[in-house]
Amino acid sequence: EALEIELRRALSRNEFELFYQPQVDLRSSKVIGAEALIRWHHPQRGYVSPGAFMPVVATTSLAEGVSAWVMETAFRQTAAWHRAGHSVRVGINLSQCQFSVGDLVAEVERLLVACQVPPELIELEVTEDIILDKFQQANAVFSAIRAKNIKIAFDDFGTGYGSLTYLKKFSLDTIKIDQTFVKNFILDADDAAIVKATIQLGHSLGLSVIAEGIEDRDTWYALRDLGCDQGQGYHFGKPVSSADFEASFLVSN
Ligand code: G
Ligand code: G
Ligand code: MN
Ligand code: NA
Repeated sequence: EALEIELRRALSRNEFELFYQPQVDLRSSKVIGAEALIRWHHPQRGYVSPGAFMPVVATTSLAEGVSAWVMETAFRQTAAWHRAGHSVRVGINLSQCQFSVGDLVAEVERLLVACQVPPELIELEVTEDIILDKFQQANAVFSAIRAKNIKIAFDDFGTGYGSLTYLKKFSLDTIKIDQTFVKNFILDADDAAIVKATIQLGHSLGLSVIAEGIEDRDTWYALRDLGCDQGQGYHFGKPVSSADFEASFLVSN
C-alpha cells in the first residue's frame, strides 16, 4: 500500500512529532500533566492527525517502530521538562503490538534508566480494545509496571463492553472518562448519571479520575463539584507542539 511506504519513509525521516494536551487539577486549574498525541508532520500536507494513519500503522510491521518512537520521545520530553524544573506527568498511549511483541516491561525499565525520568511522571494509557485478547498477559505487565511506580490509566472508559470487568480484574491507577459522556453531560441526564457514577466508582476503588473532552467552564465546574480529580479538553487547551506547550503552560510554573 502506498500509505505504508510513505509512513515507513516518515519514520526514517523523523516526520512524526508528539503534540501535548494539558491535563489540569480541576480544583486549582493548575496544569499537572499532558497527554502525548502523535502527529505526522507531512512535508506537503502539513500536520496529519493520527486517525488518518494510525490504523494503517497498527496493521503493518510499522507498529513496533512507531510505538517505540512514541515511548522514547515521550520519556525524553518528560525528563527534559523535569530537568527544567517542571514536574509534568506525561500520558503515553500504548498500542496493541506492545502487548504481543517485545517486552514492554524491559523497554520501560530501559527508558527509565536511559532518560533518568522519575517514574511517577509517566502514565501509560491503555484502551480495552488493545488488551481484549491479552487479558492475563496484560495484567501481569500492568502489575510489573506499577511496581516501578509508573501509572496505568484506563483510557476511553465506558465505551467498551467490559469496562466494569476490567476495573475489577486489572491493576490500575486512573480512569479516563471518555469525552462522549462528558461533552453534553450538563444537558443530558443519562450522560450525567454515567459520569457521576463513574467518578464514585473510581473513587471507591481507590482510583484517580480524569474527565476528557471538557469544552467549557460550566462543564469544568460541574465535574469539579462532583469530585472529579482532573480534566482535559479544549477549554484548558488543545494538543500543541512541545514548544507551544512550554510557552503556554509551563512559563509561570
Ligand atoms: O490527537 P487525536 O485526538 O487526533 O487522536 C486521535 C486518536 O489517536 C486517539 O484515540 C488517540 O488515543 C490516538 N493516538 C494519538 N496518539 C497516539 C499514539 O502515540 N499512540 C497510539 N497508539 N495512539 C495514539
Ligand atoms: O482516545 P483518546 O482519549 O486518547 O483521544 C484523545 C483525543 O480527543 C485527541 O484526538 C484529542 O485531540 C481529542 N480531544 C481532546 N480534548 C477534546 C475536546 O475538548 N473536544 C474534542 N472534540 N476533542 C478533544
Ligand atoms: Mn488517550
Ligand atoms: Na479517551
